Amino acid sequence: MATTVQPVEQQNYLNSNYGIKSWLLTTDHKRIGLLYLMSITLFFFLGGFFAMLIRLELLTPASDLMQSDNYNKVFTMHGIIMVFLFLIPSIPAVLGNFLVPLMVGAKDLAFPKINLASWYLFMLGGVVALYGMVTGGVDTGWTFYTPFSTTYSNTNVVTVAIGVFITGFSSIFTGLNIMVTVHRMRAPGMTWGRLPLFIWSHYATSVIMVLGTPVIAITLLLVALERLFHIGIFNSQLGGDPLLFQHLFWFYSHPAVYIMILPSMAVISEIVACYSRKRIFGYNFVALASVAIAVFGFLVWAHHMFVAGISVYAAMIFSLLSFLVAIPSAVKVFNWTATLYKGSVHFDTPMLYAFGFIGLFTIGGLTGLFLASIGIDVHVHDTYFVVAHFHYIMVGGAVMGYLGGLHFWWPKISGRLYPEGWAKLSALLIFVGFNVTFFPQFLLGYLGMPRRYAAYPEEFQVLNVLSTAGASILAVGYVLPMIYFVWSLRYGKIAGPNPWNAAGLEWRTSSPPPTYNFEETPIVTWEAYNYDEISEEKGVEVAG
Ligand code: HEM
Ligand SMILES: [Cu+2]
Repeated sequence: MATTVQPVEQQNYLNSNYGIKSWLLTTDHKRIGLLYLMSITLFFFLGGFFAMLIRLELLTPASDLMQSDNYNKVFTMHGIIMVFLFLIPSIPAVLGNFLVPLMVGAKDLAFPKINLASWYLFMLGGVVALYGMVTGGVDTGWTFYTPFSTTYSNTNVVTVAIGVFITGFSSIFTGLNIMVTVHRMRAPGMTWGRLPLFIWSHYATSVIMVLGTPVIAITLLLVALERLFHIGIFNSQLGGDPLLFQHLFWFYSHPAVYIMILPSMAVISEIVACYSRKRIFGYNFVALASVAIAVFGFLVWAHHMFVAGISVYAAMIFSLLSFLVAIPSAVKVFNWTATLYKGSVHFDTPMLYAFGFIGLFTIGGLTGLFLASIGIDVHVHDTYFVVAHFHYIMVGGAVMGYLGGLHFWWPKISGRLYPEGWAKLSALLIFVGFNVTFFPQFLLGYLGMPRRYAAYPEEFQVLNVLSTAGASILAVGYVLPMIYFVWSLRYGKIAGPNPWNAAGLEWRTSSPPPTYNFEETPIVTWEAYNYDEISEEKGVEVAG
């Protein structure tokens, strides 16, 4: 890689065709991944803007920046955008789209046109939801709880619910596409036991997307129908049951947490193996843990309803089952850590994100066990303790994995290297900013500060100021990668096919890959993560 001579530009998926039409009508999974990348980046910064408004309001005890009704809309829109328009599609639709065919040695996903349709549906749903937000907004919280959402709220519930309903189809299509690709499109020799753990995790995620998403879609449609036609599904005066909504909502939305975290775990397995130069410890256990998480994830939904008036016996069962789901997650954390042991560990940027993920996800997961214990949940339900807990999972876990993955595969996506120094700096800012923002919220919640209020007693101010200060650091950390990634597209060093000397089929084709991924269909004769056969030196071709 010492040469300064620019190689002759090879044909690849980026330069094979120019013009806006070649992008908007593309069926290349790599280009569709990039369309998703641009869309969700936009949504991330929009959701971030609302987060900033929340933190600014909470800088002082009084509700001075906005009144309660506007505050309700702001945290609702923050939540809806971050969950449905950013985090759910983030890794599966961007990195999954880009990498699943490359990793299994296929030319594309199984249904390229459905893949394109899924992006259009996502954008349509996003635009409908945004339209609802700019023409008056919605104030139900991202959870749309009845009877408030069906009977009392006078905001744009129907429009936003329909927007989310539409994005659901894009999620189902992506899941379906990934599942069929893994079943049908694997290269010769790529047996199930040789699949990268990235693929196992995406497979498990896809199962949840396909089985869970229809439930939330129908539930939101029922909310809309009840608002419009006053049918008695959730309204007790019409013979409905408001608690039914919570059951249906969490039947999807708890597994949805795994739609967010499993793909991140997928990324972490690849990074940990590469920068420890070792096969992932206990491959089979990690692969099966993904499937176990997907299955158990469907059995724990009522842990969100301990104080909603369900029977104590039901609550006990759901508490127990919630503890069970922690086991496969712990198996993964243990196995990553065991992979590091006696590995030749390198502290490149993606690895910093992986360390960040492991630490923060562990805190998020352990506090989840606190919440699964009924006695503690009754005390901290709907307080900032919960807000801290889910941000440790969703931001400390999922977003860290997403950014780690974006760095790890950026040379493959763009053909260029990002500036390592800046990347390390931003990883550090994100880690520090994240903890300063969200750790105080555990304390605030434990001390009794409820979530979703614009005003609070003065004794909570110090911790809130700390949290807002942390959020400013975090914001800088998030903006930096945007700048240097774009910068690297033009000025970054040429990456070459395999700059990290990583195992995995995606590194055996040029960067950026050609339109159909491989010059010849690869034939796989080795196990995943065969790092003992790969040279240590960076930039050297992978040994056959
Ligand atoms: C970038 C820094 C972020 C900050 C400073 C922040 C701040 C907050 C705060 C203060 C709340 C509580 C609102 C309330 O209930 O009173 C909140 C709620 C929430 N946040 Fe964030 N957030 C950030 C990023 C994210 C990200 C990246 C996600 C998801 C990917 C996310 C998802 C949520 C969700 C789902 C809620 C619940 C909204 C509701 O109660 O309806 N946040 N956030
Ligand atoms: Cu849950």
